[in-house]
Parts: sequence; C-alpha cells; structure tokens
Amino acid sequence: MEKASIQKYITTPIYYLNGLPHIGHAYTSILGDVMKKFEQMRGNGVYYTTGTDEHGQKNQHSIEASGLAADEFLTRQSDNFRNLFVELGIDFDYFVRTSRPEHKKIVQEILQNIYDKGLIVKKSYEGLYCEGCEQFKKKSDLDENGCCPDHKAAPKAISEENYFFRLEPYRQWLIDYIKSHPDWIQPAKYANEVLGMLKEPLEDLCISRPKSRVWLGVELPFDHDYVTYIWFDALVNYISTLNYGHNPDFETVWAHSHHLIAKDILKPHCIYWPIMLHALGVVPVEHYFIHGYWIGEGGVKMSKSLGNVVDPAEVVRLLGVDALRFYLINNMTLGGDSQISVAMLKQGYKMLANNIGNLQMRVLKMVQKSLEGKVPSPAALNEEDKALVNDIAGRFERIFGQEMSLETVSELAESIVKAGDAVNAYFAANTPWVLAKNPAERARFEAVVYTTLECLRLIGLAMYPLTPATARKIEASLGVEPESFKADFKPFALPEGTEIKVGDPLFPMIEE
Ligand code: ME8
Repeated sequence: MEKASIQKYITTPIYYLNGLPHIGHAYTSILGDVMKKFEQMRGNGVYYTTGTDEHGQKNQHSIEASGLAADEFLTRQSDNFRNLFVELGIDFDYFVRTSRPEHKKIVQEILQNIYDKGLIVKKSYEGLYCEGCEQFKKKSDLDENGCCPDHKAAPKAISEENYFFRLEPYRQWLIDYIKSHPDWIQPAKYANEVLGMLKEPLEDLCISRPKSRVWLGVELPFDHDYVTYIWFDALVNYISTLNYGHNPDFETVWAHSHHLIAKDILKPHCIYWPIMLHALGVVPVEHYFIHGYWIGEGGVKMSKSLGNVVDPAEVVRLLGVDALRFYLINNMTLGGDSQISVAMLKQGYKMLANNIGNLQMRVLKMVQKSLEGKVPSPAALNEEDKALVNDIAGRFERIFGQEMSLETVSELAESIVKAGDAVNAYFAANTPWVLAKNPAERARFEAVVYTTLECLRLIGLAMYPLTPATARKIEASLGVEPESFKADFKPFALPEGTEIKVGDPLFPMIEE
C-alpha cells in the first residue's frame, strides 16, 4: 500500500464466522464496495477491507460442535464469506482474518503498551455474561424475563478474576469530541444515541477472559492464563491491517478512515474504540457510517422458522448480482430499518428491466435496423433534446461532486431511476419508431435516437458503483466501454458513427 495513492480507507465490520454469511453481511460489504467504486470514479485511491472475526466463545463453541480442528473450521467458514463477497463483485483490497499471526502480534503490542501505561488493572469480578454479545451485562440491560434483549437468552452468572481497562477517565473527552465533530457519526441520530450512553459514568471494561473458559483468542502478553476480550482484539483489526506500529505511513492513511457498521455494534465502535485509540495516542476514525437493519417483508424479523430468510447466494442464482446490489442500495432507509424479501427483490429486478433494460434494447434494435448499426448525428438536436441530456449529465455531475456518504449513494440510486424514467417518457413522447418510417423526419429521428443513446451512456457511467457488470454491458453496447470508469459526465460526448452492439438483454425475463 502506497500512502500517496490512498485518499480513503474504508472498512466493514469483521463478521463472526460461526454461521453462514447472510443478507446483512452481504449488504455492508456491498455498501463498502459501492463507496469504493464511487470514490475511484472521483479519482481517489481507496483501500477497502472486510473480513472475519475468528475468536471468542461463540466461534469456539461452533468449532467444538463441528468436531473439526480449529484451523480447518476457521478457514472453511471464513472462505464462505470471502467466496460470497467475490461472487458479489466486491473488490476488497485485503480480507481480514483475526487468526493471522500478524494481527495477533499487533493486538499483543497494543495490550502491552496500554498495560505499561498503567491503564489496565486486575480485580475479581462477578457479573452476568451474555455469550451472544460476548459481553457482561448490567441488570438494567436485560428484558423483563432477565434475558438479553438481542439474544433472548438469560446471561450466565460468572465470578472470576480479570483485567480491566478504565473508560470513565475518557468519558468527558469523548462527549466533547462528538459535540465538536457533528458529522463524525452519521446519521446524527446515532451520535445522539452514543451521547445518551455517555450520560452515566462508564464501567471499567473487562478486557480478559480466563483460558479455562475461552481458549480461542489472543493471549495477554502480561498473563499467559488469559486471552483478551474479543472486542479488544476485533477492533484492532482496523489498524493492524495498516501494520500499526511498524508503518511510517500509518497516520496519513488512518487520517482518512471510514468505518461502515450497523446500529447493533454502536457501543464497541463509538465508545470503546475511540477510547482505546486515545489511550494509544491515535486520533479517532475520520467518519462512521451507520446503517439500520434488513428485516423481513411486513416488518417481521427474518427467521428460519418463518421461512422468510433472504439468502444472498440464492438471490444471485435467481436474479444475478447487480439486481441484488441495486436493490440493497436503493431500498435502505437512512437511519431506519428496511424490508426485504425474494418477492420484493423480484419487483426491483422488474423495475430495472423495464426502466433501463427495455429502453436499451429498443433503441439499440432501432439503430441496428434503421441506422446501419451506427450512432447517428447529433446535428439536429432541439432545445428539448439538449435540455434532457444536460439535465441528466448535470444531476450526475452534482452527485459525483460530493464526498461518498450514505446519503450520496442512496441519492445516486434514486437519480438513476429518475433519469431512466425521464428518458423513457421522452422516448415514448417522441415516437422514434413512427419517425423512422418517414424520410422527411430523418433528421428528427436521428436526433431522438442520439439523445436516447447519449442519456443511456451517462446512466451507464453513473450505474458503475452500484451495478458494475451492467454498467460495462451498457457502455460496451454503445461501443464506448472505458478501461476504468471516471466521473466524467461531459454531455454530448458519444461520437457519431460509433458502432453499437446489440447483445443479450441486461435483465432477461425471469421465471415466476
Ligand atoms: O458484530 N441488516 O459480527 P456480526 C443489516 N464480529 N446489516 C446486518 C444485519 C442486518 N439484519 N445483520 C448483520 C460482529 N449485519 C462483530 C464485529 S467489528 C470490529 C466486529 C451486518 O457477524 C452489519 O454490518 O454479528 C452489522 O454491524 C454486522 O453485520 C454484525 O456482524
């Protein structure tokens, strides 16, 4: 990694690998890829990481239940994530695995650093431990049945000696930091949630687990009977990836870091992590982008027993990668939860087929039939034609003129649909299939076809971050596929005389 070429460092959470990757994991990693491609089109170098969290009690129990050796189990499970992400067209630069020795070494160096500063103390502790969260719980965190509200299981009473990292001395610093950096945690709703968590004094964070209970973890460098708490290990991935402590370019890259996470892991990311970094003398991440949850159609939670789980691999087989990517970005409500089902995904697919796919096929066939397969002349474009092209180009230029954010990518998806609608309305109103039959209308016919092709070219470019394969097909069909996609929306750049290619439909009919 060369620092001069990196203007953005983007990360996703690293996922627990005790189960198979699901639609939520696929979403965050697709979102990161969309942001990466968006920034690359703006001319910025991006370093993007995603990966798997391979320690802790939950993973340990799955290994024990599998009967496999730990390494074998971890590699097999981690590969399920990596392979799915590759299939989804996710262009990560590095796939994190916390079981790697390079990562573990840096976790140990950081633990030793904080220990040497006198910030870690040993004491005995009695508490209620939720294995699902890998966290000790306060009574006030539990529901009316005494269960963890997220895992619906009663936490176990545990009494043991452990090491603790004091958080309270940093609480006021963190409150001040959030208040003085209003766009640090986006959307702002979640910054307010974090401020809410900071109203009460912070309890000491238990950063160790005795090996007698948890053997799958990074050993404490100052006490070999313990491994470190999974979150202390997992959060460090964001800087161990940059070879923290051994990389002279670390600060430059870290200064442009962006964490993508869902609302479920706000507390470790927005409270423990900045405090850990502060204790190390490292500035916090530049931005957090926090999204809501995908839930089933009708607002019900997805579960195997309800049969409403959306399996990303199955959706890909049914509808292809791009329809899934587009749906996820187009339909996530900012700052809230969003619904998904196979039926809703099919609707999204049909929308793309009608809005973009059919338009492209109709106009290309017209060019093939009546214009010898070549882009016609723009000489006779009238004010309406020019206004449509300029409007679409201007809209995309404005969007790509902004920094990536959750708002920007959802605005991009929306503007693609709107541009498609506008071109379809234009095409229908100008009836080029009628004009084609009348030699006296030749110039007008050519102008309408040129306008439509040029709009498609612009739409194809703008689609690249969301639907890279479709974008390539559109540009290739117009004979102008670029080697790398750039956010250059200069209008009327489709050269007259370019040979078009009528390929397969972008979104062929699907079986119901
Ligand atoms: O929390 N909708 O791993 P995890 C949207 N290992 N996104 C969802 C989702 C849903 N229904 N369900 C999960 C962990 N996600 C830790 C993280 S990071 C240092 C350690 C996504 O496997 C979302 O990104 O439980 C969420 O934050 C993450 O998966 C949690 O993944």
